[in-house]
Amino acid sequence: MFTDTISAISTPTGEGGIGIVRMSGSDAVNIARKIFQPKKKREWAVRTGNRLVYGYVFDPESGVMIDEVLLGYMKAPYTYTREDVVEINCHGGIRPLKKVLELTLAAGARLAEPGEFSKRAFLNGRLDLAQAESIIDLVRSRTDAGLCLAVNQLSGRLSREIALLQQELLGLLALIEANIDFPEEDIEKTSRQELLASFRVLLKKVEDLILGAETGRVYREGLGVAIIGKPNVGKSSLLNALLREKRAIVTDIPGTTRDIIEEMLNIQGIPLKIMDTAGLRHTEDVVEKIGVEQTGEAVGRADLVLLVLDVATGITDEDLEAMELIKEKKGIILINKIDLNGKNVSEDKLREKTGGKPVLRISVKEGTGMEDLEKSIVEMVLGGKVISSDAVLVTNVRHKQALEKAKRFLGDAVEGIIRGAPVDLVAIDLRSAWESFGEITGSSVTEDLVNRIFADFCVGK
Ligand SMILES: Nc1nc2c(ncn2[C@@H]2O[C@H](COP(=O)(O)OP(=O)(O)OP(=O)(O)O)[C@@H](O)[C@H]2O)c(=O)[nH]1
Ligand SMILES: [Mg+2]
Repeated sequence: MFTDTISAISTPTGEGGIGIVRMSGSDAVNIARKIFQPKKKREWAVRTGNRLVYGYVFDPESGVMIDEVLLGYMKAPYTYTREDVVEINCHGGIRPLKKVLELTLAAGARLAEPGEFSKRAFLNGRLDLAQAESIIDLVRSRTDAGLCLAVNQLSGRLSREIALLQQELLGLLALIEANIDFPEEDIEKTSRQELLASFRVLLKKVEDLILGAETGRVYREGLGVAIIGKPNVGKSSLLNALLREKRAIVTDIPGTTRDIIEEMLNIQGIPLKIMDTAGLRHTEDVVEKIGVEQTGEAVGRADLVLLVLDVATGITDEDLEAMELIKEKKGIILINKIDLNGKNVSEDKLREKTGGKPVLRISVKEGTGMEDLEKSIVEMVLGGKVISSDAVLVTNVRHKQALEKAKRFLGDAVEGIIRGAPVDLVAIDLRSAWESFGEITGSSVTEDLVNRIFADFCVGK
């Protein structure tokens, strides 16, 4: 399918134990031969199969030795790309790797584009699109749960699920074709009822997959959590407590935090992108004002907002404004500093004022209520659901959109049957649904989309 041989550094740049230059294509071995000298000559009979050969890379022009390496040769079609693959395991450093890469290019390889190895794997039928996409998720996963979902998808779980749905659709289409060919009245009638029932079953399956997608997205991308509140209520203290490190500056001076501080945190396997923000108040201080504006933006970006209040001050106008700001958001209200003798703050009133958001009493200083807070966060995200390792969860926005499209077409098909539309029209909706499923696995996608997806990968993957 491809005539050229590609080459790239497949390990991250920097210092490491080893670094790998990878080539894929029919010329990979010939190129390797030009720049590689095995320690034992007879071991270089690499054409015979998968081998790891010890030796040296040298510059063929000057004869200068570049690095001591292990050269791995994997023979098509049993490779990642289904082409011949050569991996040169060099010492992990920027210079040796760059030099070896340059030598492969000078010897006839072409520099690989981002994701080109995986793209070849896809185009050569080694992986479908959903599997290829799971590779990015796997590389970027931040929690065990995220990793588990990515590996599931890589192994083809989602793809099989989609293939089953497509098969069911094909079965229904066959039934309809039969109907069109033998349009006797009574067959028509019973079949319509059967069709309707089958469509609804299918529709339900698609809806369930879409429902799981929100949870899937959180596991993949992390949940954006903004800590907000007026100055000095203990927002930065809370961030530090959740992170279990002194990340943000804490002082008793109101207006300490002025920039957004963003950190990753893992709560019961859920990755959180947690943001500490500048305290909300009206101020003439130019720097602080910008900070307050950024807090508003952070609230916009957040999936969940933690609004911190202070028993020592009680509820003030600033607090009421903050509640207004998060009216439309998922949130948890935290009454902090309960170790102090504070004002009487009624939880019921707060719930009422915030549209029923959960209210917790905590003391960041003494660590009171922190476990309940973590529990509440998990509860808000998953609604009490815990993912099991065999769950098929859609984690990818693109997949979710394709499912929503399929859902619309199936909905139209259901409507069509109910309205008594001719079955051959209904069949068109089913075919469209089938194609929407195909967008997930890549059986019906445009070249443009494929290019865009793989451009997201890193070079060498
Ligand atoms: N007694 C008591 N003091 C607390 C508690 N949590 C935070 N504080 C104190 O409250 C003060 C302000 O804490 P910060 O975490 O800096 O508050 P902040 O909301 O980030 O303040 P700004 O960044 O200025 O908006 C510090 O002196 C903290 O030690 C608590 O639970 N109890
Ligand atoms: Mg602060």
